[in-house]
Amino acid sequence: MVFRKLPGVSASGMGLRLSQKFVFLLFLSGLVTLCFGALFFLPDSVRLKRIFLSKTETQPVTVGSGSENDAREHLKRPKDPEHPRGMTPARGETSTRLKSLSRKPTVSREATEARLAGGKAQEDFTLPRSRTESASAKATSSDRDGHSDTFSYDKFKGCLLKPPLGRDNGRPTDPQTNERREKVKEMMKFSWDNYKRYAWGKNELRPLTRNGHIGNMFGGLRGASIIDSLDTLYIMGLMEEYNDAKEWVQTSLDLNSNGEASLFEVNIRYVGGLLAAYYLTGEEMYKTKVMELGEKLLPAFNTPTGIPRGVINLGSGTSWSWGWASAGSSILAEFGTLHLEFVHLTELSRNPIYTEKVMNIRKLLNKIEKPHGLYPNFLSPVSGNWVQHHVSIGGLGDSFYEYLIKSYLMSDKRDEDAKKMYYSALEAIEANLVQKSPGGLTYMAEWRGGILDHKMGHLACFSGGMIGIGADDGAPEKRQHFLDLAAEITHTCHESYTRSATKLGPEAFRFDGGGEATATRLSDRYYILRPEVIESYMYMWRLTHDPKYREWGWEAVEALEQHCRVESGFSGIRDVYTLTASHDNMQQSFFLSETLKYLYLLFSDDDLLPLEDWVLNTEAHPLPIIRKSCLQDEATQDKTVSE
Ligand code: DMJ
Repeated sequence: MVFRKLPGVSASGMGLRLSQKFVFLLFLSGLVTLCFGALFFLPDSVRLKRIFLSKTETQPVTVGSGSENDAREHLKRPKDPEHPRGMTPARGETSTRLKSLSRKPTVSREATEARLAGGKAQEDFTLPRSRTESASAKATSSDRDGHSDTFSYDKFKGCLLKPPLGRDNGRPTDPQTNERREKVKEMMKFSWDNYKRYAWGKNELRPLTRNGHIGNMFGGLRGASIIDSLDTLYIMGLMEEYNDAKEWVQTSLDLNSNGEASLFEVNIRYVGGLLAAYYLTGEEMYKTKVMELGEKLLPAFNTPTGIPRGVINLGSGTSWSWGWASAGSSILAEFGTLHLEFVHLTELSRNPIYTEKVMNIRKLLNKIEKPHGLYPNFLSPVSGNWVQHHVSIGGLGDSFYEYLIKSYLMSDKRDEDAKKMYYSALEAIEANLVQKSPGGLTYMAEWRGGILDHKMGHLACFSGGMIGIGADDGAPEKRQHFLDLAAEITHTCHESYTRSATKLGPEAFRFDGGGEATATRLSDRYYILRPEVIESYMYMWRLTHDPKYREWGWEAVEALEQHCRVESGFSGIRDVYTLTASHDNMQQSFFLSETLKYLYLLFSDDDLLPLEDWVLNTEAHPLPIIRKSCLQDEATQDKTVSE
């Protein structure tokens, strides 16, 4: 048979001409590239994607724009799971997960406890500088700062100046103070026992109805009261209770939840609580859990500016803005209250991404223009611009300022940017918000685009303590001024308590309409077991040792006992001005984590959680100062010395 060459058709292959073959191949390779590329756009859950793509971080590390957000006032109101707040979804911002960077446990509890007794000092507890490695990059075994590639608990302990629990667990020598401390411990045990009995594994106890509350803030995570209590139980020496809590975390804390969580609340309570438990006890399990949780929070930063949105689905990584926050904005007190925990996540994982994320926020906030030097509460995570000009040292703004000064302190006073930002913010606050009432009370008003609202929230009462702990590091000539301001604000907050019938303070008090330091609106009269006033007593006590702060703390204990203690726990009350108590049926987890811890510290010696070594996060979880002297490992130190 003769094959005749047809015109235009090659004699080889499928009978295509060379040029046709080339076009065909080009088409084929284009198709393959397209299919492979499409894999990147599939949701993380699609198996095909997992088969073809290794799990690496795909979010861009955004460095360079600026924004801020706030999102909290509602969260500070009595939390009611039956009335979830609306949320606005951010369009299509999902993200892949980082690979797990958790390391193998190396330290036993026994060994840790033995070290607790000693408090020796040598090796390195390092803070990775804000390097620009990609998300998946890990430090090599010994990088240019002399960091080792794994976190060493032993080294960390060696860098503490003092034993965390003091000489005798902070037991005061004065019998009356010790009795008061024992009373606070009993309150903790009572709260805990009732939580355990009626609400075990739920987020909070409803002490009147004797059941558990789950709420909508933690994205399906459970056990908020357990996580929030770990360190309080531990420092109080309630070891049986602590061990129950630890066992629950080990066996029942399920991080594979798929609900919408407040990034801020999960960070301050769960990340903060687990970090503190790890640093205090050396139990590797806490570290493993917190690393896993930290990774789940990262997709919230996947916005055009890198400013995270307020709500994140812990399963899919989709992030949202709170429905009530104007124009899809993020909230200053929320995105500004991540720094301490995220720096420690980097510290433990040796993955710089956490620090990069919060440094990006810092950079944006530093750069953006601020009206009168003030930081408004709402910022767009898309444009990086302020959304409205409401400024408050209370709800929506509060812990942003707290984290500036605490970042500086936690960095062993190396984080100069945080320091600068803190003192200039404070200067602007003093110039624009700090007021003196006709009756001589100093207070922090709120600012609405230049108009003052003469109202101070209970939340703003943390600022007495904050200004106090920052007094030493500003201009030396201002030290006394800051201490005086801190004392005046703490005094005003105490007045808001003494002027009520119950001797507990309202949610917000005003300085207009004839009254001073009292709530004038019915809706502001409630007290939900908040810690801020007692928090300031505790810091002011440590700073001044003025016995009045312990007396004021004791007044609060008596009032709590009288008006908030019910048969099965502690409950908030609806009106601090009436003696016929109406309870809100909620034992907030921050009562266990903060209110009772601050009271216990107030009646303890200063060597229990010494402030030379520890910074308390905004939920009162102790995080260690990252020691400059331990930055370098021995080899690098030797080298530095010989140079
Ligand atoms: C806590 O969850 C934290 O202290 C937060 O920063 C604001 N206040 C509540 C308790 O009042």
